[in-house]
Amino acid sequence: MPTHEPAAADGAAVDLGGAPPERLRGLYRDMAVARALDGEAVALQRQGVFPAYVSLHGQEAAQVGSAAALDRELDFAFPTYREMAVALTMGVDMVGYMASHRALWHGGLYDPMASRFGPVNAVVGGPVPHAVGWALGERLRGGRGCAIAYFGDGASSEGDIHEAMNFAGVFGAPVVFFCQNNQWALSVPNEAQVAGGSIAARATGYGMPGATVDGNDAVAVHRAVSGALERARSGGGPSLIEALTYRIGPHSTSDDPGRYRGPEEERYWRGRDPIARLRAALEEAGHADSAFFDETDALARERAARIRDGVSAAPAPDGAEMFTRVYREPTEALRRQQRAWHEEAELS
Ligand SMILES: Cc1ncc(C[n+]2csc(CCOP(=O)(O)OP(=O)(O)O)c2C)c(N)n1
Ligand SMILES: [Mg+2]
Repeated sequence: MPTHEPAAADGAAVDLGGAPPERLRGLYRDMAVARALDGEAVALQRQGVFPAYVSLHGQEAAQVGSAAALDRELDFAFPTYREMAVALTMGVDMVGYMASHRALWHGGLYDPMASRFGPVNAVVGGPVPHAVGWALGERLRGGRGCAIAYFGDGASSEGDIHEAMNFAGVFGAPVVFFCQNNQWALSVPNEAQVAGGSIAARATGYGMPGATVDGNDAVAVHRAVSGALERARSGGGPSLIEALTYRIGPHSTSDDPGRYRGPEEERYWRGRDPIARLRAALEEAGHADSAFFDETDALARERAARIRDGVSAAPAPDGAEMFTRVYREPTEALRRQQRAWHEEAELS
C-alpha cells in the first residue's frame, strides 16, 4: 500500500476530450524530449560536468501540460529549480538553460525577457511573489499577459506564498498559482506539513478558486491551466491549481530517497507514468501509431544528445563577471575582493 495515494491521480485513462490531435502529439513530443534530456542531465552530473541536478522525472505532464497552455507572446512563467520541461515547452534555449546546472552562470545563460521564462530560482517559494508583482505591473500597463507561478508542496508552507496569494486575491492580479504537489519536500512528506491535507483548499481563504488536477494527465493539466488563464485574462483574477504528481527520482543528485521512503511507493507511481498514459490514450484514439512513437522517441534522444553536447562544450564565462552585476556602483569591499581575486587568478 503506497503511503501517498491522492484521489485525483488515480491513473484513470487520459480523457482527450476532443483536443486537436496535433496539439496532443505536441504534448507527447515535449514530454519525450524532457524525459530524454533529464536522463542526459543526470548522466552529466555523474560524469562531473554538472555539480548537481534536480530531476523532474515523473512530473512531465504537469510541466508540459501547464506550459503548453501559455500564450508565449503575452504570458510570463516564474520557475523554481525543477522546471526544465516548462523551459523546453516554452522554447527556451536549452543549452542556455542547462548552463545553470553546470554553474556557468547563476540562473542560466538564456534571455529571460525574450523567452518569457524567468531565471532558475532555488529559493523555495521565491518566484511566487515575483509572479504576482509582474502580473500587477502587467495589468497597470494595460497588457493582456498573465503570470504563472510554479512552486512545490513544500513551498506552500512558506510565508512568501501566503502573502503573494493574499495580495493577488485582494488586487485581482492575473496570475495562476501552479503547485506541483509531488508528495515530498525533500524528505518531508505532505502529511507532515500540509495542515488540512489540501493545498488547493486554501484558495478559498484568498478569495480565489482552487482545484486539484491529476498532475500525471497532461491533457487534464492543460485544460485546467487554460481555464485559469482565460479567467485571469478576462479580468477574473487569480486561481490556484494543485497538480497531484510524484517525484520518481531523488530530490536532487545529492539525495538518497531510500532513507525516507519505500520502493513500493515509487512502483505505484511508476504505474501511473504520465508519458505511458498519454501514449495509451493517443493509441486508443487512433491519433498516433507505433511509427510516430518510434520516430518521436528517436528524435527526442537525438535532441537531448545535441543539448548535452552543447552544454558540455560551452565555454565558461570570464570569472571576473561575478563582480560586475552585484551593485550598480561597486562598494569598496567589493572592489577589494575583485582585486584579490585578480591577483589569485593571475598566480594560478
Ligand atoms: C527558502 C528556502 N528554504 C529552504 C531551502 C532548502 N530546500 C531546497 S529544496 C527544498 C524542498 C522543497 O520542496 P517542494 O517545494 O515540495 O519542491 P520540490 O523540491 O518537491 O519540487 C528545501 C527545503 C531553500 N532552497 N530555500
Ligand atoms: Mg515537493
